[in-house]
Amino acid sequence: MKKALITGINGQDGSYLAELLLSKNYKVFGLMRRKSKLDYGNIKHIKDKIEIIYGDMTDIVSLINAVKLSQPDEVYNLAAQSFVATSWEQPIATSEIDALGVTNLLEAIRTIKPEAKFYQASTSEMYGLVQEIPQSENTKFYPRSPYGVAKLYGHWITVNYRESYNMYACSGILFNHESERRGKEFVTRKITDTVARIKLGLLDVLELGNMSAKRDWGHSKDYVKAMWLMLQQEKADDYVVASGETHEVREFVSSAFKAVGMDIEFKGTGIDEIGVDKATQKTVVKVNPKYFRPSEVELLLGSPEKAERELNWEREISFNELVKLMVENDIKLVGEEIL
Ligand code: NAP
Ligand code: G4F
Repeated sequence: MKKALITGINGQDGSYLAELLLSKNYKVFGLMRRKSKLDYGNIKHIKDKIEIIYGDMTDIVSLINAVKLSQPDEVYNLAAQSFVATSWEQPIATSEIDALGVTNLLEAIRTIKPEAKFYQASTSEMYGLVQEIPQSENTKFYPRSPYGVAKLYGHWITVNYRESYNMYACSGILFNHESERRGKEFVTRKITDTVARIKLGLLDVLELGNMSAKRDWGHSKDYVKAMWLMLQQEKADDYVVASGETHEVREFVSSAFKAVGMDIEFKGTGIDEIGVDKATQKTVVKVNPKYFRPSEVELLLGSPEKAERELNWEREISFNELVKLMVENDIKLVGEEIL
């Protein structure tokens, strides 16, 4: 039986990856932070099948302990302060977790179980002010947020430990991936949750920031398969995982309203832009400048060509299916709240 250690197991990706590895008969260990009130988050339904180890990416002692206890064949480092907007408010914490935390974990592995295979959750945010369209493994990085900068360190230290110590260490450069388990602060889930509340009469308006930003969105379930595939190869390498399509935030909004039978027309520009329900002529979308970022990543579009060719990875859930799954799930959850 293979053993895997997943950091950030209770997050969106951690939960789907744990399900995938359990289905492949792995013994799964999950690193979680201690909370004042015990909350298993996204792994409530599988917590009894997982061995939880308490620890923190900023505390190398806890990571050494986690590697000692689990003796893993594979380590997936998914733990991060993952919300870009927060990285301007907490740049030091973000760096300690997302940058130095990676070195802490690599050192713990190098000391205790250097033959373990390692996956680092790198990100398309590292491309930031994109230097090329589409972005591939060879595109130059230009991060635009403290989060992007910290993740770029995590990426290079992973490459460096592979080259310095011959460790099997991979960096997966994943483009945005969402799901029914996405945190509600991220734009997709904020949209689907608010659309559900508007449809059910609990809210009137969805307030957003930059609706012109373009993202390459996929479903987390598809993307965790690529993480696993990266650790099943003969040689460690880095891979872009993306849908190969880009959509404006505005398109996600239209598509989410369409999923509940509402047709939206956008009027005006910049901070005066509004989204109007064609049937009632009511304003249901507004811009609120408080959601603008100090510097923005305007366009992400990834090329998954290498992952498709070398890992045989393919995505199964399309953009429209993703939006529909998320909206239907939020209609159900919000409906249950008001029962
Ligand atoms: P997520 O839902 O925010 O999960 C992040 C996890 O990290 C949570 O379990 C969180 O635990 C944990 N964590 C945060 N700080 C920690 C610390 N100091 N020590 C230990 N654990 C800590 O993020 P996700 O969407 O699943 O993303 C997984 C990884 O992929 C992240 O590294 C993210 O940066 C990266 N990534 C995500 C995307 C995407 O579009 N989703 C794209 C590219 C890369 P708490 O519950 O205690 O906060
Ligand atoms: O959903 P977002 O917060 O995701 P963002 O910043 O792209 O980051 C996500 O994807 C990265 C991969 O590229 C991950 F590494 C990272 O961990 C995270 O998972 O914002 C998407 C876009 C941005 O351009 C933002 O400015 O939506 C725009 N936006 C417009 N209005 C908004 C809002 N974002 C949020 N969160 N809330 C708004 O009201």
